[in-house]
Amino acid sequence: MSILTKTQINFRRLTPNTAEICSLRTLVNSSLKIALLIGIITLACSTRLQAQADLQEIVRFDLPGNVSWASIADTGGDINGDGRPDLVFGYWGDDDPNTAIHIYHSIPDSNAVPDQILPVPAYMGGGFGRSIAYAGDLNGDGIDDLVVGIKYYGLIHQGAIAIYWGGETLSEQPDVFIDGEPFGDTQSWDLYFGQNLITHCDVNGDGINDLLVYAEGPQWEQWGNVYVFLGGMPFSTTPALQIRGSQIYEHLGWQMESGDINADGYDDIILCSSRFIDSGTNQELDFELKIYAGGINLSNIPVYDAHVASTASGSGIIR
Ligand SMILES: [Ca+2]
Ligand SMILES: [Ca+2]
Ligand SMILES: [Ca+2]
Ligand SMILES: [Ca+2]
Repeated sequence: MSILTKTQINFRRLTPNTAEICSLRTLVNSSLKIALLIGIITLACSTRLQAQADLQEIVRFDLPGNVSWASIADTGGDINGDGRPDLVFGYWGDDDPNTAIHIYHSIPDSNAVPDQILPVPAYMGGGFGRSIAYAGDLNGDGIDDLVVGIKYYGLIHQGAIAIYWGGETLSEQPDVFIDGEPFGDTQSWDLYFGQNLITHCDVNGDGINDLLVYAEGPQWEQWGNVYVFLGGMPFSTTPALQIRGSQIYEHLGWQMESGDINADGYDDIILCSSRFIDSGTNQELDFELKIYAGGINLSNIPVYDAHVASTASGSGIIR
């Protein structure tokens, strides 16, 4: 599905009742024209989405009473196939980590009421909805699909993802469920498979969107892993490619994006790593940018690898 404009928004809590959208970026025409921080939007103490003076308020969303966190990502998807982009929020609260997914089939004029509330299946475990993606058609039926990450799924918190095929009403049970347990190489303790997701890409150029999944773990090592699942029907739950960080604490893929940056018809995979270096006398965060070329034959060897920045002495720990 051709994607012209996408916006990714992440929420970060500021006070017990206030959250801030801490990053908002726009990807235009699948290129790397990323505009950082278009504006600041607050999720105010009334737990309503409000815009500050530099942004025009379009609509307010009344969140459930126990909700203090919300996530929205990868916007621009049309998961009911009516030709209009939809809004999907993952909500959760401190007392109830498993809240629900709220789906709005259009941007309402006021007092938004969700068209569907997707409940959390009992077996899902914690973290359902903290990452979502819905701007890609993964089974090739012409309707965008919804992917939900479950970061803390499983007794060892290996994580998992749930995929719901798009349509007028989504099934309350996932159409595809992928447990992260097999993907941790030697072990999957605290792998956090599904911590971040992207579906607005077509890395093998077959016209069907593909799925990128980030996992931070395993365990304390935090190499960072990105798994590429190729779209199609039936949907294969075996990744076509795994990209793994080359050293501990690298967090390779903690920020990821995709777009056809060399204009060869295949979306490429852009990963940022964030590695904490402690020499004893100095501490700093080291950032690298790695690009993996899309194509029929995918490779976990980057075509571009560059050190981009360092922050010294703990001046800016981003995570
Ligand atoms: Ca729609
Ligand atoms: Ca679909
Ligand atoms: Ca594809
Ligand atoms: Ca390319």
